[in-house]
Amino acid sequence: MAFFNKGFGRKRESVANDRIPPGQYETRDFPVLTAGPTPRIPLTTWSFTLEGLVESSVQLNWDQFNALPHQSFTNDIHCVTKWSKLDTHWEGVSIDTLLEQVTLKPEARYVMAYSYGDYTTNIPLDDLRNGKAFVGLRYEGLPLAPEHGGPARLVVPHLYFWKSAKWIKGLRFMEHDQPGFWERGGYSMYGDPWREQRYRSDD
Ligand SMILES: Nc1nc2c(c(=O)[nH]1)N[C@H]1C(S)=C(S)[C@@H](COP(=O)(O)O)O[C@H]1N2
Ligand SMILES: [Mo]
Repeated sequence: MAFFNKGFGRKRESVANDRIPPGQYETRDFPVLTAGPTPRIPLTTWSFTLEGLVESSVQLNWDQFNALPHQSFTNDIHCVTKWSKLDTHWEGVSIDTLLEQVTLKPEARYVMAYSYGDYTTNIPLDDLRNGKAFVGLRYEGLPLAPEHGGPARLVVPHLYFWKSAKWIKGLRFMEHDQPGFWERGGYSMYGDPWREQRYRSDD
């Protein structure tokens, strides 16, 4: 019995290890991490804006946003508080699809994602394109719950989960990198879980 448990444990560990970044542990829960109250956004007033270094900014209401092509995504997510969750299933709109709605100015290299409730987070533009990120509308087959960022949240699975802004309201395209909410508080400007870039001093 002891032998069996040991062998089983080892196998599980080796399967998970190449998907769990350094310093992280796997959880089956979906913890809620929010700095402040959960904003409630009626779909009748919800909007999403693409602005900054674009030829002309675009604002989409809920119906217009939902009329864009949707895709399914399966991703592992990694929170800087050390939990990782494997194989999360989402449906939403790829950032590539959103970028087709605007003409970017050539200087655009960074993005500030901003949310209802004033949360912000900065991400290099190249980390949002080519299938790397999306705006999630459904999670595990259901509309995204308010505490997890519903009606719509950014999901950037290859970076620590604080880059995945809940209650997303828009993307601002910028020439230079600028710190968002947690980044101003000393967190990494980039946040690569595989390089364990938790704090600015890890960059
Ligand atoms: N608008 C907003 N987005 C946010 C946060 C927040 O406080 N406000 N917290 C971030 C952090 S630190 C993490 S780990 C994840 C947590 O998402 P969850 O609550 O769905 O697990 O959301 C990120 N996005
Ligand atoms: Mo986090």
